[in-house]
Amino acid sequence: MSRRSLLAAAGAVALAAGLPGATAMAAPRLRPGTAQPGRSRYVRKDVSGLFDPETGAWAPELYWYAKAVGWMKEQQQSDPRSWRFQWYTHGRTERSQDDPPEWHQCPHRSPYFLPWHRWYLYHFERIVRSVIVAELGRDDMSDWALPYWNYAHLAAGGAPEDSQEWRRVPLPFRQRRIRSPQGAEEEENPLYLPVDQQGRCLGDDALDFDQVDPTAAMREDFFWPPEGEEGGRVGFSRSLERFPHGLVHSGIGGLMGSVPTAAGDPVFWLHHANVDRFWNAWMTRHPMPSDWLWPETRPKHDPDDPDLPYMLRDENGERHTLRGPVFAFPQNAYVYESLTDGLGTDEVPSAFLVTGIPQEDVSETFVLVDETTYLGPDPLVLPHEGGGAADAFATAVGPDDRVVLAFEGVRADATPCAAFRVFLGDDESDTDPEGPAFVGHLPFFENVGPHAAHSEGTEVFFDVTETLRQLPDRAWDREGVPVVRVVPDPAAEAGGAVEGDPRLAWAALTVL
Ligand SMILES: [Cu+2]
Repeated sequence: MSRRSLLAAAGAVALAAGLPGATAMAAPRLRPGTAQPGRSRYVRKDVSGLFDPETGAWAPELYWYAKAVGWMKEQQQSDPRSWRFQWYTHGRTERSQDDPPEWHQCPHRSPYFLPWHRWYLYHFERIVRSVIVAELGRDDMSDWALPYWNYAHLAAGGAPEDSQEWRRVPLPFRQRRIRSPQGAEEEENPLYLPVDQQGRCLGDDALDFDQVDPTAAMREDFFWPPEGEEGGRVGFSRSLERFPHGLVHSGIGGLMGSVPTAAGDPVFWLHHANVDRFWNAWMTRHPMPSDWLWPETRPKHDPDDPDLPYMLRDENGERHTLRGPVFAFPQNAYVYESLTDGLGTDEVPSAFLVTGIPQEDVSETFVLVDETTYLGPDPLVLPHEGGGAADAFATAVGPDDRVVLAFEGVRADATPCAAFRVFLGDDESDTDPEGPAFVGHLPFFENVGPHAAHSEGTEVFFDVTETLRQLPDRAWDREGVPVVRVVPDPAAEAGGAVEGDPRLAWAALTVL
């Protein structure tokens, strides 16, 4: 059975179980460790089906989402139902002693990334629904659910060029005025953000397919790497968090481009609904760890901060502390319209993320750069700086050796508004992310902004053994150390400048 038909089979089951209108509204029961949220009257729909580019009409789901966001933006930030309270629960640029204990929680680069965001979206969705029904008086919208942005959708035939529309920020988030379900222009649109650093970098452009492609994460076999095992695959959660989760954040840029500001963009919630959907789809085929518990205290930003658990507020202002089993999900809370569409391709890149370099296994390290190096509009070509014996590298393509390409100190002062793709080999004409020389992207999401500028930056490790084996002879003679290229996307190259001073501090190829 091919992977695609396997996914289709899993999705058929999910859809049959997920038909709307099946159950009554009740507080969700918790059922630990199950992949499917079961039945629900709340169906999270693909946003591409909720507006009509021809007539300009928005479906009621989007229309009332916009109205609710407008209402929430008018509330005091101390009100849990306000836009700012919800945004700052994820993160905020400034921090103060008087901030509610719910603010600044977002667990990135952590095993709680997916489950925390699931509960965060769940409570946000309840709040928006309650605002629509109770504050805006729409009893007929009592089944409202958060739409998802299905950016990795591929049209029949599978050519990414035919699906560009799905990779643009959905049209209703780019229009200055609300459109009614009849297509009439109304008041200013609370979903709209301008094209700048406080809005979105992306504008009307489409992301490239490799920026949204979940394939690499979806083919991971386990959720989280086993403890104490350095150098293995990173697993589903960490892989998905980097690519495409973080890439979509930085690809949109502006508010979405850094952790403290991301949830201020109304499209944030549709992006995370899609990330959550990827997780549900992955869980139809993989078990979850069964014995994880929420920690008593979440990570602190400052050693003087009080001990606080993860906690969220609901539509009644009631506080919910996340405790007990981590993978006990809200049941009957929502289902996705599809668990098969836009989940990746059969084209799996040959490089994959690993957790680090197991020092005891290192046979040789070839340093490519060991000083802060800025990434500009031109490709950065990293030749070997000498040190290790280059002929030792030839063993790397032998059957028993592995090669890890590592970057450290990756960071920027602001969202670069550009993607940086990593390639192997000195064929500079090969900048095709579908081609054999492609390794992956440098991440710029959790490592941008003033805070990141004073940190060590991010490290990222790619196992490139297979990429090297498949590299064409003209790109690498199989003797010397191969060239590593960091290539900004063509738009940045054409613009002649890159914002935010993206940089890296160290890069090396290590033979294990
Ligand atoms: Cu995010």
